[in-house]
Amino acid sequence: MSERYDHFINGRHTAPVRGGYFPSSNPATLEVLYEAARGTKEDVDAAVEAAGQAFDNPLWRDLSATRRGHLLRRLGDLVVEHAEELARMETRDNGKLLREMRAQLATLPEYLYYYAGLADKVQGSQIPTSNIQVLNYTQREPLGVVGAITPWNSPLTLTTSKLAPALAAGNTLVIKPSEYTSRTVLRLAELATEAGFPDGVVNVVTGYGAEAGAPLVEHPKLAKISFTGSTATGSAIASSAAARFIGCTLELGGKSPNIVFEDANVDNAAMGVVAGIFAAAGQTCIAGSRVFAHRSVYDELLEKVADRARSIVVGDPMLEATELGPLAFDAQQQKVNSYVELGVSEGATVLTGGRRPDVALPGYFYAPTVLTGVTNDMRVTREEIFGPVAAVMPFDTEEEVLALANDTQYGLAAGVWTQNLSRAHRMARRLDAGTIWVNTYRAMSPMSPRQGFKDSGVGIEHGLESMHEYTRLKSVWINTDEGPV
Ligand code: TXE
Repeated sequence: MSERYDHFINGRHTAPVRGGYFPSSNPATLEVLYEAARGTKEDVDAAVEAAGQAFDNPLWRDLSATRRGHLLRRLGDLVVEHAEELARMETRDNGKLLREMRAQLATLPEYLYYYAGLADKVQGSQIPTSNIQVLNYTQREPLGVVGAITPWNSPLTLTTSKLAPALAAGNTLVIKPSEYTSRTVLRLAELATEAGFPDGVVNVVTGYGAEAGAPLVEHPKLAKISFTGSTATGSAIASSAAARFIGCTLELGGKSPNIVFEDANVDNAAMGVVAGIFAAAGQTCIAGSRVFAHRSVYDELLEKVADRARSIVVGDPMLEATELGPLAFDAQQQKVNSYVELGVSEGATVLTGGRRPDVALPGYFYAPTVLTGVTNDMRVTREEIFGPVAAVMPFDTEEEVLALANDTQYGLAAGVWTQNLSRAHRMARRLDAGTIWVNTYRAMSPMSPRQGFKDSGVGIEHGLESMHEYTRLKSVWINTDEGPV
C-alpha cells in the first residue's frame, strides 16, 4: 500500500471533502509512489477561506515586514536542512536528475533569503504635488489571497518563485501543484508552518487542473493568480482573471533560439547548445530548441552536438553517472515521439536519437535527439515539444537569423554565441525575448527579473519587480492645513 497525502489547509493535513485520492508514480520505474488528495471545489473553498482568515488575522496582518522576512529566512534555513530529502523526493516524482535537483536545492534557499531581505524594503514615496498644503504619499499593500498554480517540471523552484515574493509582500497563498508532482510542494508548506508562518498563510490543495485548478482560478475571493504552465491553460486562466479584473502573472511556453555565429568559440557553443536543450530532458520552458548555426560552422557544430548527444548517459536519475533521466510522464513521452515522427513526415532527418534508448528501467526515457533538414516554418520548429529534441538550421547573415529567431509566437529566451562585442549588444537589443544569454545559456538568479514576451507570458518573476506583482499601490492625500483646501 503506497503512502497517502492529504491537502495542507490552515496548518493541518486535511482529507478531501469528497474523499477521493489519485496515484502519483515514479517516471523512471513506473512504481506508484503515493496517493494524493483529489481536490475539488469544496477543498478549494476551504483553503481560500483559511487563507482569507489568515490574511485578516492580526498575527499575520500586523506582523512587521521585517518579521515576515525573518520567517522567510527561517524557511530558507529549513530548506537547507532538508535539502537532500527534498531533492530525492522530487527526483522520484518527476525524474529530474538527482544531481540536478541537488544543484537546485543549493540555490533554492537563495530565493527565500533574497525576498526575506526585500520584505521591508518595498516602500512608497512622497509626491511633491503643486499643492503644498496637501501631503500626498503612496504605499504598497499586499493584495490578499493569491492563488499559485504550478507545473511538474521544477515544482519546488517554480513554486518558490511565487511563494517567496508573495509572502514577503504580506499576502497569503493557496497553491495547486501539478497532479504529477504533489509531494515536494506539500512538504514545503509543512516546512513553512515549522518556520513559524501562522496557520492558513500557506495552503496546498492537490489534484487535477479541471477539478482543483479551475475552481481556484474562479474563486471570487482570489485577489490574484500566478501561473506557470502551458500557453493554452495560461490563456484560459488569463481570460477568467480578466473577466473579474484580478491580476495575473503567467510564465508560459517557449521555442527559444540558440544562435551560433561564425566568430563563436564553437566548442563552448556546442556545450551551450547541448545544455540548452538536453538539461532536464528538454522539459524546461527556456529550452534552446531552435538552434541556428552560421553555414561556415554548421557542420562542425552539428558534429560536436551530435557526438555529445550520442554519448549522453541516459538512465536512472538517482545515479550520479546519469546525464539524462526519463520524461516526466506517459503523455510527455508520446508527445515528444509524435513530434519527432511529425518532423520526419515534414521532411526532417533524425541525425541521432528519435527513439526510446536501451535502458533497463521501464520508464519514459527518450534519447537525446537532433533533427536536421528542418526549416523555421515546420511544426517542430514552431510548437513547443518540451523534450530533448534540438532542431538545427543553417543561416548566412545576421539579418536573416534575427528575422528567423524572432519569427515565433514565443519570446521567453534566446542564446547568442559570438566573440564580436558589437554583435552581442546588437543581438541583445534586437532579439524579441525577455532573457538574452550571450556565450552562456540558462544563467539565472532570484535577483534578476524574467519576463516572457509575446505568448510566453504576462508579468515578471524574480527580482524586485516581482515583489510589485504581489502588491497594490495606494495614493493617500492629507490636508495638512487647519482649513479646507
Ligand atoms: O500543462 P498545464 P501540462 C507545457 C509543455 C507540456 C505541456 C503540457 O509543453 O508538454 O505544457 O503540460 C494546472 N485551470 N508546459 O498538461 O495543463 C495543472 O493541473 C487551472 C510548459 O502539465 O498547463 C498544473 O498544475 N489550472 C511549462 C498546471 O496547470 C489548470 C511547464 C500546468 O498544467 C487547468 C508545464 C485549468 N483549466 C507545461 N488545467 C513551462 N512554462 O515551463 C491545468 N491546470
